[in-house]
Amino acid sequence: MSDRKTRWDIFCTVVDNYGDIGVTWRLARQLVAEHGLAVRLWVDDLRAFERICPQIEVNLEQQSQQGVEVRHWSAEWAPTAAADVVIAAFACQLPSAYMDAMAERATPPLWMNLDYLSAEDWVVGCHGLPSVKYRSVQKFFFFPGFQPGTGGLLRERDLLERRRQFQQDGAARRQFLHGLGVEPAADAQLISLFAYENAGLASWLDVLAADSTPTHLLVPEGRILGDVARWLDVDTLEVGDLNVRQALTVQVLPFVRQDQYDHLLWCCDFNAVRGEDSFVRAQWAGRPLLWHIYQQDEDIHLDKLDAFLALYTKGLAPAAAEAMNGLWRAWSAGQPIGEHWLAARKHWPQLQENAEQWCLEQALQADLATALVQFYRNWI
Ligand code: TRH
Repeated sequence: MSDRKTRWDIFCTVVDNYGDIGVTWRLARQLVAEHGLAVRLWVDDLRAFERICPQIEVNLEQQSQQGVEVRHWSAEWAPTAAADVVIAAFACQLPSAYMDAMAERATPPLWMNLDYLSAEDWVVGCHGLPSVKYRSVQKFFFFPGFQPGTGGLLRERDLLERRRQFQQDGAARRQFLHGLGVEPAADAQLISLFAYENAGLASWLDVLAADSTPTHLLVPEGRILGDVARWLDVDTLEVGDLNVRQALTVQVLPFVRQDQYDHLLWCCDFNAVRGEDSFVRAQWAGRPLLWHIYQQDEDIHLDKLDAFLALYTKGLAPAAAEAMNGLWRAWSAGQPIGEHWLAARKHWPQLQENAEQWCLEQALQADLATALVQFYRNWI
């Protein structure tokens, strides 16, 4: 059977923020662009979608964006034929009429749950296993991951080559930053800051301000701005605001398109990221990073954090690994990180090398979209 004729439906409920739509939109585009598939992306919240893709018309029930058929998944479900492959992102519940449409097909579709990303060992054992059944239709678990035996990570075919070219091209970098109104001093280190509210921020900014190296901190508008404003001792922060405190320049950026955000990550010497998708993109940037993990009930996110750290720091000397562990754990616990930052800075060349090495190592695995297509091929 030719993949070209295969129809895929991806369902996304936006739980909060931008990760759910961020991941599914990236996947949908890649399935179309690199695998020639017909993809419908069903999204319940087009306003969240519009933030990462401003071309989205929020009032349309149906529209085409970059070859993907975007459908508004409204509360009132209009009957539609089920696709050959159905992906429920992050365990979202499909409309019951659609489930019946799946069961009534002459040949049942491949039905998968695209799960959250985790570096924990159990993921390898669970990836690809059958889950529940609805009438004749079997659902399967599909787990992204960092280890062989998982579904891998989303990575466009030419991503690392584009990244390499951009990072070697000083003019392209300057031009991109200029487009955002960013004109860093020649000797300044550039840091991007995308995070949830974090009580540990002030201690980091204290240390950056007192440092002998100038820092230009770029903060896309979002949840951390309140903490930044408090530290700066200003009432509000708006896009474009620029505040200088000793060696630290803090600039608020607009929330940019998803592909532009990659460029921002590629420009920076260090990226603070959060959630799932920005976390992966910062790894592909090949630069040291700091992850603000999404908080889950009963602190289960801490197991995820440690599982990732164990993999990510395995190539580091013990002192550098310890510094990274301390920095990441403190940040995700909302504790002061100033001292941890200084400890990590002592190992900078090693952390830079490890970031690039990790990226190249991860790129040896099949990317997630290819792994999904392969899973389907093996299944038919
Ligand atoms: O926004 P997030 O915190 O999203 C999620 C959701 O909360 C989700 O429910 C949760 O389960 C998950 O985290 C773990 O973080 P994330 O995943 O990094 O998504 C942000 C998206 O926004 C990502 O696709 C990058 C994009 N983005 C832009 O397009 N432009 C920007 O300027 C920035 C800062 C981000």
